[in-house]
Amino acid sequence: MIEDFATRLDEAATTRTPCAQLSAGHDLSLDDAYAVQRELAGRRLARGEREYGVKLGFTSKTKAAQMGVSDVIIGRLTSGMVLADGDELDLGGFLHPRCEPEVAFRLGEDTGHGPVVEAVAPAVEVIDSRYRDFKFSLADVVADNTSAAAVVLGPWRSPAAGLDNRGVLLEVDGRLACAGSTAAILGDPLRAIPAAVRLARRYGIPLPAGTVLLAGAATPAVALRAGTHVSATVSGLGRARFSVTPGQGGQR
Ligand code: 0L1
Ligand code: MG
Repeated sequence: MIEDFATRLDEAATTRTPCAQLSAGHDLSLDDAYAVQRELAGRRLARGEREYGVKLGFTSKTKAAQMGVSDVIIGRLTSGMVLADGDELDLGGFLHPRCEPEVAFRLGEDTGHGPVVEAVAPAVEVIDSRYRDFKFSLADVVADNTSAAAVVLGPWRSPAAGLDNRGVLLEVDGRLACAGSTAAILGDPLRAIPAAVRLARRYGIPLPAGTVLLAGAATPAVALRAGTHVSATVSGLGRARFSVTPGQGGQR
């Protein structure tokens, strides 16, 4: 069952054809869903990608309430999802992508009290559900690697104090699309670190030094359109940018 579900999601992503929810007609436990996620990540690694990091989802009260969940979820980031700051994102590689401004941490060694934070950066996450109409259950979205699709990071800086209430702007073509605060990320993005450690331990996800952690979204996600320029600014941290092109696309 796990391999079959992973194949459905993998084919949906690679052929850009949305699929039906796995939970429709099947009992899919959260443990099963994380097993599907692990299998999907394994297929990306087998195609030559490298492990890059992890991301948290449902870190805002609004999204968690919409899904009726009380805990965050974790997904895996691989090298094929990573764009350089200012790069072009080929819309042809996605189904119905949306973007959301985030904060990223680069994790160092775990000294026994959890990993140290080596650096922090502004980031944009591109999420893209492999399910029809972007609709899913909690187990569905975990199996679908928490909708992870692409990530753009701005410049890394030394870890800063007072990350708990920084203004965040998401702009499209220089116009404000969404404004928010880092407080929307678990009340303080730094809380993403113990949460990621807890979930990574539970589901056997390695967090070696150098792991990039996407802490969560500071505003609602915005649908991407070809020909636009997207910029996410986190006050005091700088910005991350990319342009959207209507290309043919390979998988992200
Ligand atoms: O990064 C996120 O918060 C997304 C989690 C999955 C739910 C979604 O696709 O909106
Ligand atoms: Mg996100």
